[in-house]
Amino acid sequence: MAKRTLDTFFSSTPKKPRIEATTQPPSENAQSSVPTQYTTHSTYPWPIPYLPPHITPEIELLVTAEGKMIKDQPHLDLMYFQPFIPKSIEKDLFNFLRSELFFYRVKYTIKRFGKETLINTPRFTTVFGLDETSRFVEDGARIVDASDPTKTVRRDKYKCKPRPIPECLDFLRRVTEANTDTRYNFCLVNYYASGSDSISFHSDDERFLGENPAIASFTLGARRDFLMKHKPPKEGELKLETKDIKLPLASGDMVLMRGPTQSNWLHSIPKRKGAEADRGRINITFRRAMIPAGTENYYRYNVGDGVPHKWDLSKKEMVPWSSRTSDPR
Ligand SMILES: O=C(O)CCC(=O)C(=O)O
Repeated sequence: MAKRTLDTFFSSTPKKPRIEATTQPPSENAQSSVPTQYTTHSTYPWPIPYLPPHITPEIELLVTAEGKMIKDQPHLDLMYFQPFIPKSIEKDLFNFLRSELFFYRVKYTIKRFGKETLINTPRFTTVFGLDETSRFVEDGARIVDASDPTKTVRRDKYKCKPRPIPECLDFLRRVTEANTDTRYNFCLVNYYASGSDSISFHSDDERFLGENPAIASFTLGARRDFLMKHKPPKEGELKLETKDIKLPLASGDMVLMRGPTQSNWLHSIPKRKGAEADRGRINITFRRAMIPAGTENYYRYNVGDGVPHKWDLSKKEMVPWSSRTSDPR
């Protein structure tokens, strides 16, 4: 297929207004001759720069990336892009996102066997987006009703404080939409600081995602195994003959899970020792939440009520950040 640019796909879509950063110092990722532009929002602890100019055109070309279809087992429908983000920019994109995004180490309690149990999420997380019933307008200053954009939503519609997807991730979202023929309104980002960070077996099959949700999941940084296994049969159902799956996801790879996959298969990133265990890994997922319950859920479990963490270049780790005691740059 001939290479097409994003404009071919979005010629009728108004471009997001760009925010000139007249008062922001240049980011460490910026090229000196180009003024850095930022996405700002009242819910962000600090402004987030646009992608560095050498990365944007490379991502724009990805509209035509080719994926391998994996549908050889019951209820399985995957597209595996190896890679989606080319080798020429995956390292720079990883370093850029790790140093510019803010992350949280979320704690929450659940009732387990009738007892309140504290869960420490074993990875850093962050999230941006808003479900289908609402939309941001005026650079995120207002949230309006999606079916009547003249109506500002009631103050109590959301308990959480939704955050617009910053341009650096929204650009990747638009390219992913064009490539996968699916719409996404949420961007979740995980940062696995080392092989001790993980996500246990689960499926993204919440009702707020609707039926047969498509989820595009990117890897940047360390290679980690992505494990999948079929859910056990429900009472009265026959056990199907299926094989567990292991995809050794490398930097730049993307897995699109779609169709009946989420309702029938579980996936995980287990802890890992050895080769790349001390390197960080970023995972970005794009998904589409249909109702406010999705928005509440994602902010509760990916932002929570703790402090933001920022990548510290000299310490080479995420450190808690406080606006009163430190400058993020
Ligand atoms: O890190 C990954 O590749 C998987 C992330 C994931 O399963 C999730 O965020 O639901």
